[in-house]
Amino acid sequence: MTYDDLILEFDGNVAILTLNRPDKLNSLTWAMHQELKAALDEISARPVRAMLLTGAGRGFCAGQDLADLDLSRPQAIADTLEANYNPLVERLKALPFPVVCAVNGVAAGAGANIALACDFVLAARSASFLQAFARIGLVPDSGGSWVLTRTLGEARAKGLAMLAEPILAETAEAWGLIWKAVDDDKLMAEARALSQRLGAQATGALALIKQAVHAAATNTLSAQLALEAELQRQAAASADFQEGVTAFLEKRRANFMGR
Ligand code: T3D
Repeated sequence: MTYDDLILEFDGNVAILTLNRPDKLNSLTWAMHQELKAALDEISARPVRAMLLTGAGRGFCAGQDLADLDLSRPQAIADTLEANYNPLVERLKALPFPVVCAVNGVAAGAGANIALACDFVLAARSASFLQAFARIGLVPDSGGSWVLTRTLGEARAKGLAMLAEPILAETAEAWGLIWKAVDDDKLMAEARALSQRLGAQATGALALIKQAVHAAATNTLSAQLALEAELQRQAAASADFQEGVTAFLEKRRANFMGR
């Protein structure tokens, strides 16, 4: 399938999805959200084992396209959150394989929080993260208040959200908000290599790890221990577990099939 504002490619079992409206810093329109849904459906229908999300041009994503809003209807903002942004964030979190985000330039507003919803965020050293919302009289959405508070604590969450000043990739890395800041010219090669590496691992186990880490944010220790036991039961029933142990005993590299 072809898209107007996205590029979807497959490299082996890795899906590479590029936001492609570079003249508007890949800001998101309602129509683009419908394309994102279709692209994620297409990805989910294939034997994909990792996904790479990035942006074309000098920005990753500047959030909502502010020209694609009906300012006369305040309800329109809540509508697009409920119809588009919230399901997108939930879907990225729930995909049964790792999602790598290569932040190639500014990630602003919902664009920052979509990046932060991915499992691994690599960012070009020149890239920045901007909770732009307060600049236009809005509040962080797409999970921004959730991820900032949990990851950074209240002081930094409030500082970033209220002051709406950008932080550079290296600061985001130092604060534990992202996985890694990478030299600009190495970003895509590193992101592709990481995606390929993840795509060759035991995919089912990686999906269960996502579940465990997400649940840990709200679980008690007892509840988490019980969940780990259940997830381990599922992982241990996989062909990849058999292969992992067999390969270890045979002193060879495991050949995981994602089953
Ligand atoms: O419906 C809802 O609102 C609910 C959902 C809300 C979620 C949100 O994301 S709200 C937050 C929306 N985003 C923003 O407020 C960020 C707006 N953009 C900026 O502040 C700046 O563009 C940046 C700081 C991100 C980058 O600045 P700079 O100087 O590098 O680039 P620029 O010149 O401002 O932008 C380049 C072009 O992209 C420019 O177009 P032009 O003049 O060359 O034709 C600019 O208008 C366009 N652009 C950038 N961001 C957006 C945008 N156009 C529409 N919407 C944008 N968000």
